Amino acid sequence: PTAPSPVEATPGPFPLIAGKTALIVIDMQRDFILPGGFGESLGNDVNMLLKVVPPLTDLIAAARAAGMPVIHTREGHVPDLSDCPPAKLRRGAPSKRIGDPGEYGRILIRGEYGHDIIDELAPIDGEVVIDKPGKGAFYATDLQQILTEAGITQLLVTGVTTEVCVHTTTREANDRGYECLVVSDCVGSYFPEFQRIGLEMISAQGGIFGWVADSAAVIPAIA
Ligand code: C5J
Repeated sequence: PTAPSPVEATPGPFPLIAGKTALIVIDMQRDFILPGGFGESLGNDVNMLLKVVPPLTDLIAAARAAGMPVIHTREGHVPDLSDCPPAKLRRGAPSKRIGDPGEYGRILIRGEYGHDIIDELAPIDGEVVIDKPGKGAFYATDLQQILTEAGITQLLVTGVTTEVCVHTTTREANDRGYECLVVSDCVGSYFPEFQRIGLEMISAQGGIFGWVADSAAVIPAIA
């Protein structure tokens, strides 16, 4: 194993270790991000998420160039909704529930256009795509096994939304012993105050469940 390349981060240097680090890209799906999609139909401003795309494109390119595994996730359910807890199904605006018809197909259903990852960040051959029914990427998925088999101990966490799926996944990863750096300009929230506080919550108290740094600090450490 290579010596860590420390990334200047909050609350202190993050040990990025070549060969033991993976980039996780959470739920960069059309239904959350594109104008006209599920997220916007709930009254959200998708520009808050779209601005993540350029820095995340650069970070993914750097990871690929360095041979770092890039793992994508998608939140969604099987068409008969048998993997969707009734409590999750009941929530949301009455006409905008999981499985209902949306602008880009049935909302958050696997195989529908809106459920898939935006074209700009499409996975390439050989990259793992984790389909998850929950907010966290570890719950009811093979993610932990995949990371263990690949010898991964350090995670760079990106994607949307900061306070929901990024937080849940980072907390799950932290409890499983992974060291997580959340890349601040590569995660997005529809709510500016949740973005700010969501990032602060991760690194507070000496890095209670992770580190935070922007892509300008992370990319040179990957190369
Ligand atoms: C949400 C997510 N916000 N990917 N999903 O429902 O964060």
